[in-house]
Amino acid sequence: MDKLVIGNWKMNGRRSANGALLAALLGETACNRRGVSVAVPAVYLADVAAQLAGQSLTLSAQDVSQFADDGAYTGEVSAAMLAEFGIEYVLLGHSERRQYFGEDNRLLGAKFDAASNAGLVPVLCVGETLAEREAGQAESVIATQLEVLLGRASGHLVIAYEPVWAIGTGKVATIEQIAAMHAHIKQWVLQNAKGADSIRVLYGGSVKAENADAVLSTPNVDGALVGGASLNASAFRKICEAA
Ligand code: G2H
Repeated sequence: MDKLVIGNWKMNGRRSANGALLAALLGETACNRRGVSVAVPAVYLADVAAQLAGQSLTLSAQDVSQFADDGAYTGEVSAAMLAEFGIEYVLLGHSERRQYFGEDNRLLGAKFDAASNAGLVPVLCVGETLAEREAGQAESVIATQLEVLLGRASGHLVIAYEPVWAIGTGKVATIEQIAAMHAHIKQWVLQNAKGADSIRVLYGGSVKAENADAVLSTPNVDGALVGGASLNASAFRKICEAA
């Protein structure tokens, strides 16, 4: 299976800059192909969907409401609304959402159901903090976060391993740390969340042009979730080329 690269713009962008960045990506065969997607702020979905119409680069969302049905949920964006814009993937449980918005397994389970029932592919993000890793708890923390998948895993399962201490810090986990955790995640899924047709585990955390080859050639790394470097067309192209 081809490696998957998702650019996570986070809360960045402006309409004119988005248009220029996307135009640059669409002109690159490494980026404008199946297996590459950009997760943009919700307010820009319509603009970006229009610009990506008929192209191979796909559109993703950074979050979704846990409420599937329309109703009085001020500020929320439902999975059905996202589906109207041809969204392929939706990020779930990014560590920034766990940290700043208190997202936990119960909430993420509801979001997972809402996304998959609307035909979107959830990307469940997991990751341990530095304190947890130093306390020897990294594997057990990840296993607990993966419990969202219990009774749910089906179809094409995508998990992003993003050690919290490597996000936006410039620190990248070592190849050995990445390989070991990705193997642990796949083993956990095979044992506990049976029935997935395919399992992809992406790595995220300061992936950039300079380390993309090494990260993406690591065993059990099936792609990358890219934050800061996805805002730069040249850096993102190099990462896509490495995939
Ligand atoms: C991890 C990653 C993308 P960055 O959050 O989700 O961001 O590449 O900036 O570390």
